[in-house]
Amino acid sequence: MKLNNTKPFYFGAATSSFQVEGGANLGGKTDSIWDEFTRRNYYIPQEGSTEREINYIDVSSDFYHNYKQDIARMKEMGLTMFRFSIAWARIFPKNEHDVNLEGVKFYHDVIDELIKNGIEPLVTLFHWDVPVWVQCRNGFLNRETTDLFEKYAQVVFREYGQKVKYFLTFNEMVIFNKNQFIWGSLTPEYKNRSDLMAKSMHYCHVACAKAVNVFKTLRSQGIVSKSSLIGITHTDGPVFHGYEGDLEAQVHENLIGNLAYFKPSFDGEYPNELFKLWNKVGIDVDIRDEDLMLLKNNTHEFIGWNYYQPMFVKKTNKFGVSSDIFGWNETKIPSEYKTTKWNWIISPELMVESLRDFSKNYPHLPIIITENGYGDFDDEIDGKIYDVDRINYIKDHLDGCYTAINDYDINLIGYNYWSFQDIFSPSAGYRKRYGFVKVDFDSLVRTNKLSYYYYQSVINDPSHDSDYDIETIKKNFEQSFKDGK
Ligand code: BGP
Repeated sequence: MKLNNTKPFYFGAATSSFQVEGGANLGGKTDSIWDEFTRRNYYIPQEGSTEREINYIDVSSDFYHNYKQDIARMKEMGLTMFRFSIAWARIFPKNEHDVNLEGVKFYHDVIDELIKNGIEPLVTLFHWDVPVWVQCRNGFLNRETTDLFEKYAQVVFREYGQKVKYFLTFNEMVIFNKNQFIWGSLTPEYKNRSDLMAKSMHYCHVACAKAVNVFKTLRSQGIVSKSSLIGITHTDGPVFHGYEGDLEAQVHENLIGNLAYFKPSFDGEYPNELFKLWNKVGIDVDIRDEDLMLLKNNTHEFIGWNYYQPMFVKKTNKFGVSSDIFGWNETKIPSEYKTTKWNWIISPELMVESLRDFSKNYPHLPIIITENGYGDFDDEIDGKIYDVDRINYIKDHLDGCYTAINDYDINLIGYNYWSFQDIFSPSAGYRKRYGFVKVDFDSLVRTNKLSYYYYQSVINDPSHDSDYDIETIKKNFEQSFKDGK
């Protein structure tokens, strides 16, 4: 399919700091909760297993030392956008007073290098990596953290606000909080604590609103560029029931997983239904009038959306009876859907449905797909990765984007594949590979996969035709392999 679009469309790729850069002590960075958690829970399952693997992230893909060669590879591929996050613990390693100039310089260097190579930086302020010193003060369960985050946001916007056009406050607030308070899979490792989840979510929203306020103030003063925008990345939807009698489950999941996030960020208010639900189950959140005012006056300006899979839900026997509102539903995989090896449902069609919903609810806001990707074991043949499944996944999702733009006139302005190169995966460590570029985690040598040449061909074709001729792509791939790329 071709992209019939006269407006610019960014073809990007994404990463996050804790997953790609290498851990503590680089550029004065101290530990984040991910450094701390992965060291304490180190676990490698049997080869080929899809169990959660947890490894050290001290080196990961070492983007910190390799960003120049990585960006050169992005340019050669033709990327026009690169999404990455800034590590809060690198900017403020010890406390809220001392800014680490070495860390500040690192991100200036990365941003300058991207711009020099014609790649638009898309900068996330927070991708789950709370500095340990902040967590020691109870992280996002402490109202004070909203002020610490505001201070951090001040520095980021003042430093990079003239160079960066698109900022995101948070990545996937819902998954960050589920990891910490529902699944117990990240520090402080609480399980099934919907009450703490609600409290933390509220402070996260307040922190974002404070950051948006700083951003807009600095922009009005000309410190941040007049053309820069502030968005936020959410995920979790779209939710479906697909089962007789489970409409209630769908409505519930949509409320606690989507509306509780989208509405405060883009409408500046919580859905009333959420207050009713909290009331009913006795969840008491410290929401003050001044918080509500802050949310109302500081909404985000574009929608960042991470889409991997839709969610199909069914009630459990706990539905409606416990305060653990995240335990009311279970997820299901309807048999008609294909999945990845980690059982993530593949459905570009339902991605389009959601884009239509966003655009109906927020016609005035541009949308950027900030993540979409295919995790695989990436078996090799003679040292080469022929990742045709990944290519087909991308093709189908790009076609979904084109349908959204061509047929429904949706204001979708970019697609960022997750991830540019192989990096640490929170749910499956280093064995779940996403990249266009293989990283050998021992030698750190980078090698392009077949999908690299697919995406390159789409970007460089003036009509961005997503169809491909496998033989031509293979020829380019094999030639480049001979050339040592
Ligand atoms: C998103 C996160 C990313 C990324 C991706 C894939 O939720 O924003 O950080 O990792 O999911 O998930 P995983 O690596 O666990 O497969």
